[in-house]
Amino acid sequence: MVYSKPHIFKPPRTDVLTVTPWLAPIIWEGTFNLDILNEQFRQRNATIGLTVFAIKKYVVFLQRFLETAETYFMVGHRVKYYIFMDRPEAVPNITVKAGREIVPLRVQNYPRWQEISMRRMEMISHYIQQRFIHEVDFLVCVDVDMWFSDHVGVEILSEVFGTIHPAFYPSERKAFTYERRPESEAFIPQDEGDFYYAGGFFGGTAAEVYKLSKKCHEAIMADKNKSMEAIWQEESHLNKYFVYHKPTKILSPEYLWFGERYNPRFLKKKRFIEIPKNRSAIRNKRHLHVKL
Ligand code: UD2
Repeated sequence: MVYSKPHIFKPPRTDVLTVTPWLAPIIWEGTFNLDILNEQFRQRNATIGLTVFAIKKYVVFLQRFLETAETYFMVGHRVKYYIFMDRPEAVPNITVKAGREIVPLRVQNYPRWQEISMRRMEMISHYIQQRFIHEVDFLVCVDVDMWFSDHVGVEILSEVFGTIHPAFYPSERKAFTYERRPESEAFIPQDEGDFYYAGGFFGGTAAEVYKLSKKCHEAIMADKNKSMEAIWQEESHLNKYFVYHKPTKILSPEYLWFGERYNPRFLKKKRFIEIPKNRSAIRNKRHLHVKL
């Protein structure tokens, strides 16, 4: 393999933070050599599970999600798409490349969108214990109302990783929308916290994602017993988890961006983009106007 040698006095990026104070890398374009990483993960013979939920109307997002994942997600590696659905028969008919598989899983739906979003932690932890732990090495857990627009590969994989939310990368702590009510299990005091992480993209080894999802689910249920729901549902609990169990890798907002028009200079790639949605229509029983 031929590649240029790393140079102590020539860091590839000087415009953004590339390592946290606890020495976890922050993944930006320019900071990694994909050939080296691909070789390492191939030697480990890694299989990657991608979990995504498409319950009720959110099934409309699946086709584009899966088609673009086939082009950009973990190309050249073994992938299992675990698709949690209330109607698995509605899974789009997409031919996937060799070594990749679509696995629809039937799960129940809930009347409230907030409950659907939060219950993902319960279902992910349940299925890891029952099944995924025997089938995959790593799990990547994402939202479905998204499309891949550029490479997302093994550079993201680590023991446990989170993604910096695109709305909060430059923000001070006080602006983070952490849960601030001390009665909630998701409570984070004003003087704690590193980043605001997005609920829509996290992962790690199957064992670590099990710990994370189980802990978040238990915290969600403890809040429920107090008739509480955290301000941003399971995203608030994920943020709490990451304050006290620091991620071993962090994905920059390249890995979760909102829209194609805003192009800040530091952002060299937009890899995974949120599809604008009419929130009330997609969450409402009757109407649906979604631009795909
Ligand atoms: C943000 C987070 C999301 C979650 C949520 C909690 C990002 C990009 N998104 O998204 O992860 O933390 O806030 O408030 O960080 N779903 C269904 N059917 C439904 C409703 C939801 O399948 O009827 C699933 C689907 O996979 C969807 C996800 O739950 O992508 C999250 O719901 P959302 O996208 O409506 O939440 P949003 O945009 O507020």
